[in-house]
Amino acid sequence: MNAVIEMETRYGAQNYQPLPVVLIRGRGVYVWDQNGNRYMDMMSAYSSVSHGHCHPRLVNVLTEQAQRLAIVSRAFYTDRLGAFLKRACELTGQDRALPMNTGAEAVETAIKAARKWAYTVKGVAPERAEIIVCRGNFHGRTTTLISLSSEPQYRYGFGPLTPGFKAIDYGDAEALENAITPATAAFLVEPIQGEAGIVLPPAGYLRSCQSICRKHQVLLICDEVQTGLGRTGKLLACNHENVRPDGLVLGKALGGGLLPVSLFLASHDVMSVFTPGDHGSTFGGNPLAAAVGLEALNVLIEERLAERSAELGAYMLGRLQRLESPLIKSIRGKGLFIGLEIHPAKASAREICVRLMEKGLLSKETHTTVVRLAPPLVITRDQIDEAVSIIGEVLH
Ligand code: IF1
Repeated sequence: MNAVIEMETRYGAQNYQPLPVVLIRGRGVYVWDQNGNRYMDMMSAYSSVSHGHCHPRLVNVLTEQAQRLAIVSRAFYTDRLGAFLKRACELTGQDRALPMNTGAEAVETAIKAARKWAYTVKGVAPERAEIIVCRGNFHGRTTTLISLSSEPQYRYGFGPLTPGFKAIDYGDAEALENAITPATAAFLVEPIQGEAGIVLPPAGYLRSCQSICRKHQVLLICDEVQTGLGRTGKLLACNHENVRPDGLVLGKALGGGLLPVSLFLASHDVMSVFTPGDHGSTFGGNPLAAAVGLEALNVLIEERLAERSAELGAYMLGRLQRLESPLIKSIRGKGLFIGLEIHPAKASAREICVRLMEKGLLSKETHTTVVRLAPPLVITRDQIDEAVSIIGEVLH
């Protein structure tokens, strides 16, 4: 076995089963392994690398800021955080933002805000707040976030689980209305379910959920850690239906493919439940992350990454749908967020990913049947043509 793989296998926890490739360099849509083989990255580190690997403008801001001031904690103000939070609020239509690092931390922040809002604003009895979630969700791996997961493997062996969550079927607005009680604080939902296999809800679903939530004084919180920042062809997936949620979670690509940066954004009313000392994070909002996060937003807008995702995603989806392979069960997606479902009787998604890797495409399966195709949003039409022809070869 490769000495590098052997070392990671010997000293690492075995919580992943990586494809047998050792990556050493990345630039744009490409990454290289230690033998000099070039691959096109078709999963962008689960949509964290939407700007492409090592984007020059982002690396430049990272290195400049790192030599100036990086970590000081929130015990002090810095010259970077306010401008980042302002830009994020302007772009998303939210009033305030609370900076964290990982997506899970920002979702946890949303849950704490929703619960405290329920007790202090809505008047729910103490310790009784409920949050409604969807079956098939993925919101992170903390013990509270696996408590609201419907995936047995993510929960097994990690109890006792956090109470206060109620699950409904995804895509069914009536189920939401039926699940709401006077103790309901919020509805937490992904506009498109990523880990479930790029599952799109019926058109109008989010708008229906928004009006149901408003009718029952329930916060609508959208987890756009994966669907946000241009991935689905709009700045936010919520924008496709002109929905402005009461709470919004961003992460992944917000760090420009360089470091963990996440935000919980919300209205004044919701965010004002936090008073000094209620919540925090050693690294949340550090000037290095803030500088990179602001530049990631600037590049997203200036390089029109959301527009590219819409146009090139439609192009790629169309080309894939014309492949007509007996292995394909379905192809679905929005923007450059595409799931290719394989007939489980014909092949596993992991086998397909291994064969794609051998031909220079890197992707990742989700739930054994879906190959995730979510390249950096800087991909070109020619590169999409190259990727689709490789996929065509593997699927025939
Ligand atoms: C893994 C996929 C899984 C997310 C949404 C919050 C988070 C994620 C919608 C938490 C993270 C990552 C986690 C990673 C694999 C990947 C993932 F959907 F993107 F493919 F697992 F479902 N909300 N998703 O997708 O963000 O704390 O990771 O920064 O755990 O294996 P995080």
